[in-house]
Amino acid sequence: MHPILVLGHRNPDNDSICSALAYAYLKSQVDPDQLYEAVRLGPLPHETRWILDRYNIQAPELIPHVYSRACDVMTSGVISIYDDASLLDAGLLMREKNIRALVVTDSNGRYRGLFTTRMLAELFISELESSRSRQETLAERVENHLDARALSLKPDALLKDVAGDILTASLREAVVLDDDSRCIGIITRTDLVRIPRRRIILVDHNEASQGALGISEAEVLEVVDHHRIGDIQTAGPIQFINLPLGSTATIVALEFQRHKVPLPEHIAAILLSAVMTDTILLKSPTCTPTDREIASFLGDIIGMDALEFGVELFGSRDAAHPPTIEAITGADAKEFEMGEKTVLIAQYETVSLPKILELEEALTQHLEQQVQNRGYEFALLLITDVVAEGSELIIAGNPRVVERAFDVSLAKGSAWVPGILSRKKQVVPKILEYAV
Ligand SMILES: [Mn+2]
Repeated sequence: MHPILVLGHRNPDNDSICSALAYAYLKSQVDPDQLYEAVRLGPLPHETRWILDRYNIQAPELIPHVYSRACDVMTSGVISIYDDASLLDAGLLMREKNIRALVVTDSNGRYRGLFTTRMLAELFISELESSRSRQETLAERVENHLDARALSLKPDALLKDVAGDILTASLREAVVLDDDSRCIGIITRTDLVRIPRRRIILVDHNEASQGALGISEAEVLEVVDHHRIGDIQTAGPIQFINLPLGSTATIVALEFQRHKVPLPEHIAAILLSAVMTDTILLKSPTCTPTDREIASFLGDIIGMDALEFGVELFGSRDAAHPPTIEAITGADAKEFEMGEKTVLIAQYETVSLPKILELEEALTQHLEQQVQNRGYEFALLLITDVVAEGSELIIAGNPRVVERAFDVSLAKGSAWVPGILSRKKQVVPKILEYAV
């Protein structure tokens, strides 16, 4: 059974990863007939590493995309036969298992080729033109008659790339081989009539541009989010939970309550960590009374004051080595569509702004490079000072919209804007408003 993947956005933040882990846990409690697996689309933020280590939780697996792969469509549990077996053995095995193709392997189990009922039939027909008896034919070894021309694929080959090859290949079967050349599955042309779509649940995002590669070809089963409604499309109705709360983790905690599923301590801890990072210690304007209630509810479960826990969490972030330019500009960078144009808005939260600003020149250069490489209208970095409660804006590209939105001059490429803590609530809507 293929698992249903629960995943957050690209460049995942702590909320994306912890909410995916907790929601996958909740779903597997509520719906034990299915397999739910949290995955991620990028590296773990420092604070996520810290909280997962502290509670001994395995990080979600990093996945490159959600396109359908060879292993999603193949028939596994292949029947194989050694190459020194007789054709009689092969024929009997195919009859016993009611199959049309056998995988032929060497004595180490490595794939050598296929032997099919069609090949057997051709051998019988050719008997008629020779003096060989049926008994002589059936005593021959499989290895002298196997067909090694079958298309061989890696398990993670993308079906969209290989479907054409399978349909036009000379043999109707394609084999799927692992890294040790063992055949782990067979794909026939009929398997391609209906390509199964990967089944996914989105947390903490609902815009295709922020989601996994291949998202438009996957089947979105649910959305749990606290961002603006984006452009995700589905064939049928789905459960789409979107609430204007401070974190997706808050909504996930509410879902535990709604389903009356007890919260184990380690899940409560990661949810609380995500409430704290997304609401910047409950200070962000996105933070609601519900977030505060949930924070203290989660704090009770782990036996800690929610705020003290949050301060410790933020401390772990700054205790990490001096952040790299990529960590500052890329850890939480999102693309947004602004009319016909695309813009990049990144945010980095810190308790030591002056230290980060020593890197301003390099940061600006990095943003300029991104504008050039990706064709953004602008690339904006908010360096948010959690203590001083404001953000330094650093911009590359056309600053006009941002200047108007915040009534600042970015002639020097940067400016301090007090009171700005939330990209979602205070920056993105304002920029979109002034873009028209
Ligand atoms: Mn979030």
